[in-house]
Amino acid sequence: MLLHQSARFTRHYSTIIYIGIFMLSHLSLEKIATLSQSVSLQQDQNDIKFIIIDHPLFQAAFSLHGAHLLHFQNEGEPALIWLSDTALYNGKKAIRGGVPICWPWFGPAGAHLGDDLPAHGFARNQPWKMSELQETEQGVEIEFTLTDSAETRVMWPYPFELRLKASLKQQLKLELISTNKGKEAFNYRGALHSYLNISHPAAAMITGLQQQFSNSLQQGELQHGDGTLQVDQAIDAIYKKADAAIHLNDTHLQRNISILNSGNDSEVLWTPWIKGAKAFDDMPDDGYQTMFCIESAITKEPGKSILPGESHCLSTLLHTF
Ligand code: TA6
Repeated sequence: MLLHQSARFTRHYSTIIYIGIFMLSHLSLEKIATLSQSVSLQQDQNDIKFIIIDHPLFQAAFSLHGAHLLHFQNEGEPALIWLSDTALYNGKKAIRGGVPICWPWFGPAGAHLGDDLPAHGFARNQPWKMSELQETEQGVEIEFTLTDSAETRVMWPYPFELRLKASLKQQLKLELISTNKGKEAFNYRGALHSYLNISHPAAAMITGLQQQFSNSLQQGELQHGDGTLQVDQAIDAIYKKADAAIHLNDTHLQRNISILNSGNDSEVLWTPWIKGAKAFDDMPDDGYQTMFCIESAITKEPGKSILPGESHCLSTLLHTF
């Protein structure tokens, strides 16, 4: 159990105690409600709320800010998801690491929406509600919901419902379901921007990629690889959608991560590398050494069109073997 055993105290309601999931132990969380056998609602001193899951088979954590998966770790295994030790939890900035939800655009909003809008959309910086929770011996199904508001309509003039369904067993499935609640069609782009935990760049090899990709570091120039990628430099590449699962093999951890996406038109692979990590105030300078992003994404303009009353699902399924 990667719980901070030292942080596991006897629970007395009066003395506010918490089980600090290892990756969040730098936050002093106060338990405010037990939601099921393994699931509790906790909050930090800024009243940012977290769902903490300490199931016999795995641990996980979400922030209600952005319905942001922060942590997932199978019992007896290294963490699957990377989270920055210096992430900011101020309810204004997207949390660095985990699986940020990029929606309803990916990257810059584009001139047609406004160049002053936040990169990767607004969903990851909005307060979501937990709408469903089911726990069994095999795992936890949990769902979060976001609907349009005066604030979102200023940025993006469409009524919507956005649901994140997380199915946590000994694998992790995230489904982002966009529903058009308005009277006119809208197009959206986005990503489940998964930060995966690696032991070291030299140990990480990615296979199962399409050969063609556009290299954002070379002005989006179309390039061809051999379907594999070694993590040995700054990478920001949009690959055509893989036909099957992508594999991240980590020779030091002796672990393979299988990433199977659907509803996407591409996968984005990214590491800020040395210079990029130094430039982030919410990532340690050496943070690039233990993370790599493989994202299930809709990046192609004009995006996925959804008719009034219709829905679309963008998903990613991660498991280790
Ligand atoms: O997914 C790759 C990317 O678009 C990179 O270009 C970089 O901007 C990264 O996302 C992180 O973006 P963020 O807004 O979370 O700092």
